Amino acid sequence: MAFTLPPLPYAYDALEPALDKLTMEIHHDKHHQTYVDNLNKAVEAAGVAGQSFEELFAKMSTLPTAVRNNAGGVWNHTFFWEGLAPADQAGEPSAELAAAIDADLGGMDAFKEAFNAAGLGRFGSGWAWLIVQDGKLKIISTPNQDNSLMDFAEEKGAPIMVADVWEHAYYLKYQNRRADFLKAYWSIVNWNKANALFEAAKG
Ligand code: MN3
Repeated sequence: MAFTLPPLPYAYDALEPALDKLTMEIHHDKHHQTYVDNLNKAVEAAGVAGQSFEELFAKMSTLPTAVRNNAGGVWNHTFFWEGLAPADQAGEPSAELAAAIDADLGGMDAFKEAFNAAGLGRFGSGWAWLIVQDGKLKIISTPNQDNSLMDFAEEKGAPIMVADVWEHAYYLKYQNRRADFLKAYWSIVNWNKANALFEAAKG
C-alpha cells in the first residue's frame, strides 16, 4: 500500500487568523503532498515499500536520507495538522496534563515560553515538540524532518504537541516573524488531542 495524503481535519480557513487559508492550502496540498510522493519513490528505491512508519522509524539510521526526510515529512505534518484546531474547538489541558506541566515544566507560562524558545532557537528548518520521555514531559526541537520516534534520535519519546517552524509554515502571513507565529500557535492548539496523547503515553 502506497502512502497517501490524509485530508486536513478542518477547512483550509478554519485556523484563521492564526494561520491563513493560502498558507494552509500550499502547506497541505503542495508541501505535504510532495513529501508523500517522494516518500513513495524513496521507499520503493530502498526496497522497504509497504512498511509502516513505525517499522521505518525503528531502523531509520540504516535507510537512505531520502526515506528519513520524506517519512518524517509525511508523519510530522499529519501529526501537526491533528494537533491544531479552530480556536472555538481547541479545548483546554486536562487536569492530568496541566498537573504534569506544573510538575515537569514549571507551569503553563513557563511551558509556553520554553516551547517557543525551542522553536525560535532552531536554526534553519525544523520542529518544536512536547514529548513524554521516561514518564516526564520534555520540550525538544529537531532539525529538518526528524522526530523523537526515529532510532537515532538523541531525545527519544512519545510526541504530544508540535509546531512546524519551517519558514513555509508561516512566511506568507508572518514573513520573518517566527516569534509572532509561535505566539499565535497557542490559540489553535488542539488540547483534546494533546490530552489523549498524554494519557496514552503515560499508559
Ligand atoms: Mn511544514
